Amino acid sequence: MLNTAVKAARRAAAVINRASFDLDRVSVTEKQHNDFVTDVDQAAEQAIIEVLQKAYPSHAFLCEESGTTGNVNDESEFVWIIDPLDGTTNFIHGFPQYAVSIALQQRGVITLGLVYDPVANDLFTAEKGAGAYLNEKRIRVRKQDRIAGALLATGYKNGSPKALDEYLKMYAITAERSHGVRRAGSAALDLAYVACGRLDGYYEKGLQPWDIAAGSLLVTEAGGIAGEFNGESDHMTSGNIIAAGPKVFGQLVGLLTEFA
Ligand code: LIP
Repeated sequence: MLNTAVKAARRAAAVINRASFDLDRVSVTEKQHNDFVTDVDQAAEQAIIEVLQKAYPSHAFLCEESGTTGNVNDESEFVWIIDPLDGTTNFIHGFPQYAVSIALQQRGVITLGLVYDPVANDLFTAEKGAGAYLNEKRIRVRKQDRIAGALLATGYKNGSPKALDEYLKMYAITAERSHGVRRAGSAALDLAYVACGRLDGYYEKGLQPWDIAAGSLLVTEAGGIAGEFNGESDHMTSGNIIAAGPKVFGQLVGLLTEFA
């Protein structure tokens, strides 16, 4: 299944890379304020579904653009959770920080995760109980004991004035206590970077299952923790996530639990 998912991701990447050479021809639609979809997101998603559906006709799908196909719930045997182009706003502007994210959920548990950066040709993969890999090399979260020495990341989905106020408060609390907080615009890549130690921690609120499903498994299979702002493990349901190595995770929960 991992090989088939990789094949699907590479198909989507071919669509994305081809379009990235001529961004003026990309048709952009605003789903809601500052939340965009392009014909490239849709074509990449169709390319992924085509490969997976051909190999597994009975499987179900939960996708950012085309929604659900088949029976999608915690009893479902196989559900593919797909974000064909995570970081769409970056893609539209030619800012090279976006990725294909594919996860497999079996009876409510994420068992396979893949994040593919088509610009850097970085393939992050993980299978439950079998570790996490970058371009087939085993990866681990960075050993970082103190948030004071950590490089963090976050994100913000344009929302209400209350959401912005909250985001700015969290940013201030974390920025002044760490080496810095990056906001690069792709949750899937932020989580993959935590898994391989390029970042020591990441937090964001208001995300969708397809933004974080694959990345969360990468982090946990790399020895990190992914959870809710209160430390519980229902981040996939709430869409609020903290992900980091064990020590920094605990410290971030301490700082951010009031925003849960
Ligand atoms: C994006 C996330 C990012 C978040 C953006 C957006 P999309 O996903 O990856 O972390 O800050 O608001 O949700 O919409 O590009 O798939």
